[in-house]
Amino acid sequence: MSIASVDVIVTSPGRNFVTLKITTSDGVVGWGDATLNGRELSVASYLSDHLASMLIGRDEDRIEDTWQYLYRGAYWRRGPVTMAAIAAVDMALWDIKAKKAGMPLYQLLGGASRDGVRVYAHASGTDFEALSNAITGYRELGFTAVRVQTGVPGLGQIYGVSAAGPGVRYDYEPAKRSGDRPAEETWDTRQYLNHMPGVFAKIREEFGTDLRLLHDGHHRMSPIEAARFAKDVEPYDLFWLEDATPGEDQTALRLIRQHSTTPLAIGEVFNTVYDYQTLITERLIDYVRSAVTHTGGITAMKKLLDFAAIYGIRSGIHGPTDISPVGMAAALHLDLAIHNFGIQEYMPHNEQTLEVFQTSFTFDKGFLHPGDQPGLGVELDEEAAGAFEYTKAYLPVNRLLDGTVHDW
Ligand code: KDG
Ligand code: MG
Repeated sequence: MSIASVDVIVTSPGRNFVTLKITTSDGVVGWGDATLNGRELSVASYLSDHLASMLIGRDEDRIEDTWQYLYRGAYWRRGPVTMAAIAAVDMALWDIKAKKAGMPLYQLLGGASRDGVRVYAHASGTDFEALSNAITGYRELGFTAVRVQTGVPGLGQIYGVSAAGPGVRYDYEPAKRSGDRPAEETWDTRQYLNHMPGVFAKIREEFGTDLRLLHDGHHRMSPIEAARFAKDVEPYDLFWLEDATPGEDQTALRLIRQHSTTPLAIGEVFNTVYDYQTLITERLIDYVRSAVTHTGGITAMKKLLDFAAIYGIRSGIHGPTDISPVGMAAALHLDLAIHNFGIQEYMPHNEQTLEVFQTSFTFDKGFLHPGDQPGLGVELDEEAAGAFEYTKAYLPVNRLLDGTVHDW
């Protein structure tokens, strides 16, 4: 059998998603997520203008060979657009292989290593009261881990704080449909560093020590600022501090490590194992944050996580709403199968998205399970997808109070 058709579906049920559909000559359909937030059409074009014709007629079972053909064959290696496109092809081929085997994908990856996948939710609030209500709400839903982001006095709308108001909010989405230019936010690291440790102190006082607490620095601190922050929050026992410094500077994490035992997570903007080479071999991180969607798919993620396992580093796969339900399902199958699982990010999709993508994963008391349908367990309804037209959206640009462009 062989690949008979390759189609790219762009849909926008509240936010944009790019999905790859591969159909085999005997009618088996596989789905892959190719969504790159704010730059969606570039991956859609990479797939339809460059890869589709290369895939027609290939043996759908040769997943490793196809991965190498697309990666090495491009000559221009790595990069988010290339690796998201390769990821989508890889996911779709694994979906097909597992459907043909009549098994959920995790069985082909070695079977379940656990009963369920511990997930963390996104608690945020412009002030402490709103944040505390959100944490309470998530605990009532059964979550055992929450990521905590809060407003900083003196700054306006900032990263990770839902603009939708207080409480349990599933609709946090940083990309704004703001016409032809990104929205702009303001930032001041000094105010953040002064404010944040007190917030963790109050959370521990109110919620005790059982709750797993995560926090995302979102690339904004310099190495020495991050070292101070990691040291200041040590008494509050964070599960992890994510993206303390800009990701491309791997050796910056050495400085943070020298000053603190706060566990570190990084990698949502990475796209190959090479981005982690120093971080993993020098044990500068504790969690790998890559998305299956942005790191070349299941084939590449399995290798990356096996490499991390040798150094005692665990997974923390990226899973905000800009990862489609297809990408999320791919993460869950890996999470269930690998030994060095850490935690999975979970930001449930809105109702419109779940009309377009029919999912079979289930949530129970803070844990997700990918379900036992053959394949990834997600099917896209093309008619429903057709009702939601692509709408240009950008991630915000960040500026310091004096107007200097800063990392967002
Ligand atoms: O598209 C950008 C988001 O994926 C990112 O801001 C989310 O940092 C993020 C996280 O940890 O989920
Ligand atoms: Mg992050």
